[in-house]
Amino acid sequence: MSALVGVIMGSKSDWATMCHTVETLEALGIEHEVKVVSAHRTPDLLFDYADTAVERGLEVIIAGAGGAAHLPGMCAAKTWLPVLGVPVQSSMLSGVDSLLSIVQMPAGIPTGTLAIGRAGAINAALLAASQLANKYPAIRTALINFRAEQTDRILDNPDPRPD
Ligand code: RP5
Repeated sequence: MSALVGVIMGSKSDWATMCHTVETLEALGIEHEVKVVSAHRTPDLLFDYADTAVERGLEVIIAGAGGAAHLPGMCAAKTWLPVLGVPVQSSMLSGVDSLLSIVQMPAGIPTGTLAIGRAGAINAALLAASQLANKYPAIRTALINFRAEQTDRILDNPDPRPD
């Protein structure tokens, strides 16, 4: 099966965050592809990636970037597919710069915006799964099971003290 979710990031340095997206997609059994695509350093590649996303079979794009994080918004400007943005925690401004760069899109070009860092990276994959779950029963089942197991882990061991 071809990739349903495209995971792009502005730099190899974003991998430490975006690996959590990929791990979560893998845990849910969602076909995906991963690539560095920079809005600033490889703008033509970004345009080509977004232009060909639908014909290549992608249904959701997850874009992680830090600092002047224009990748998710520019990607959303070039495709009607849903684009989920993950603000990577930057060293200078702790990711607040990334968050504001992604979330403050002008009306007309929505870009889903997740939390800064690991939580956002994981939740982007889960949100992509929710978007795909109606159409793909296997993804729906995987998502329901993921959430049930998460709940059970807490209910089965509610004592917060280390074992
Ligand atoms: C952004 O600039 C990338 O998404 C990355 O978070 C940040 C820094 O990139 P590097 O200088 O580490 O390659 O485009």
